[in-house]
Amino acid sequence: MLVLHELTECIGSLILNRPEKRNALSAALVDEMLGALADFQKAGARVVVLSATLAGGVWSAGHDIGELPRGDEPLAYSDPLERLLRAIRRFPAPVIAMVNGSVWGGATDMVMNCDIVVGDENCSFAITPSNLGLPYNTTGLLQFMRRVPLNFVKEMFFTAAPVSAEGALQWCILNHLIPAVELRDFTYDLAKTIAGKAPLAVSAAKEQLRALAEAGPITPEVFERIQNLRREVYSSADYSEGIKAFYEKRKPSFAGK
Ligand code: LCV
Repeated sequence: MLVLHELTECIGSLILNRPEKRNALSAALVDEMLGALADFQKAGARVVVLSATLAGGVWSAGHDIGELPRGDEPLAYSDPLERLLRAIRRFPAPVIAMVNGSVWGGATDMVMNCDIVVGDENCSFAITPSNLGLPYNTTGLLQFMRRVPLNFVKEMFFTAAPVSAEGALQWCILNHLIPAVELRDFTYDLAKTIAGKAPLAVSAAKEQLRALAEAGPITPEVFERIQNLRREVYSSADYSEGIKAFYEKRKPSFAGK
């Protein structure tokens, strides 16, 4: 079981449970999350709380690096992680991320796709394509730009450095920063409040806000240019070096080509 899930009083609890691999988001784990969300939807869950079984203080190490595409588009529309992010955005009830550890790469994107984020003093958030020599995808960049002021988005992508709990509150990644001992009670009290509201009104508000937030058009020329930039980075030797360095547990040495 890469994911644990249960429904109590209309509140769904979804727990990442692959600690031996730092809850890296493999296709198999994502499939179990999608199955759990489908179960919750069928059972009429009115709110979902997403949390993780920690190992080494890690909430999730992001996309499973062993499954990153090598001959195809990185983070393509059909990539398991992208399917999961869409499922969270479109889930017909609020999803609250309860974060008490370090979050890396695509898992930070996943948290940013949740509707509300509650963290404790142990949480941190890093977006790491520049560690691996990878280009990020347009949907993901837009999601970050919708949640965090642009200068902070740039600092996150240029440095790949973890943003601390205090920084995450200041940069609006977190809705609330709560002491670790109170995190669970606070989060589930918030979930109970939402579960007690008119579910159709809450669900409609979530979908209206999603549709409006994602409504920004880009011209075909901009789209083509972005795709070309991504292809150039993706086909670079630096991308292979980034992945190789991770598995050899050493610092990558990027040649810029
Ligand atoms: C597969 C893993 C992973 C992992 N995949 O424990 O954002 S983007 O664009 O970059 C996007 C494409 C993305 O999400 O890429 C992945 C971004 N994630 C990262 O760069 C984080 C990579 N992981 C780490 O830096 C470390 O594992 C952290 C700091 C998270 C935890 O370090 P710690 O010393 O506690 P280990 O590194 O020893 O990892 C424990 C086991 O989990 C595997 C890792 O290979 C190791 O497996 P073995 O025990 O079999 O050696 N693991 C960790 N992260 N993302 N596998």
